[in-house]
Amino acid sequence: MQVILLTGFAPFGGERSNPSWEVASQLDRRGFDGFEVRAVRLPVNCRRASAAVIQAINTLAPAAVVGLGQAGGRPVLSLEKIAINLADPHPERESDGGVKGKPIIGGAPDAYFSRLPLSSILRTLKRNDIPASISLSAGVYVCNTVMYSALHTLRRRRTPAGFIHLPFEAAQAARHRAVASMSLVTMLAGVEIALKTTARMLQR
Ligand code: PCA
Repeated sequence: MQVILLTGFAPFGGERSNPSWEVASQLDRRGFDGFEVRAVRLPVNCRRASAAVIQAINTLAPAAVVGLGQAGGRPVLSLEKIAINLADPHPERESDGGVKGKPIIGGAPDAYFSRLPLSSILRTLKRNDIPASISLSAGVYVCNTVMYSALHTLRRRRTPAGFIHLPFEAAQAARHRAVASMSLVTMLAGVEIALKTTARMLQR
């Protein structure tokens, strides 16, 4: 059976969990319209995560790649539109506006657009009462690095690939002061819609 690679991340920044892995691990081995999900957990380190996603792509030869990551503080599911060829291993610089960073892959294009069917995914999410929006920046940290690495690796095959940022889950937000969150159940339903919509596009 053809595979859809679904990646999530380990917890970072003092959090006990990462909703991206909570969701991805629950969907491992699930079937969607003739495709089987394989969940892979990535380390929160730009260089190692890039190598790990490229290795997973080379091993599994997926028909599509959907990356998931936590964007603590964002209120809705963020369907990332663009990955840029820039990585800054210091996330605090991004929030301070002092981004430095280096190209993820020297000599490669500055950016790639998501090849997931973002408009249909967004439409279906909204129809199912799941808050989501298209995001024009995946940041310059590990999530952007993974999205860029996947899109670059699969550029000739034109394999659908992209990334979705998830808010904190409710239990994480309970340990912060007044920050946006979403229940894991809603995020899971949202990612299922993204996978189903992608699987349908592949069948056409
Ligand atoms: N979010 C971070 C890295 C890992 C994760 O889950 C990011 O947005 O880059």
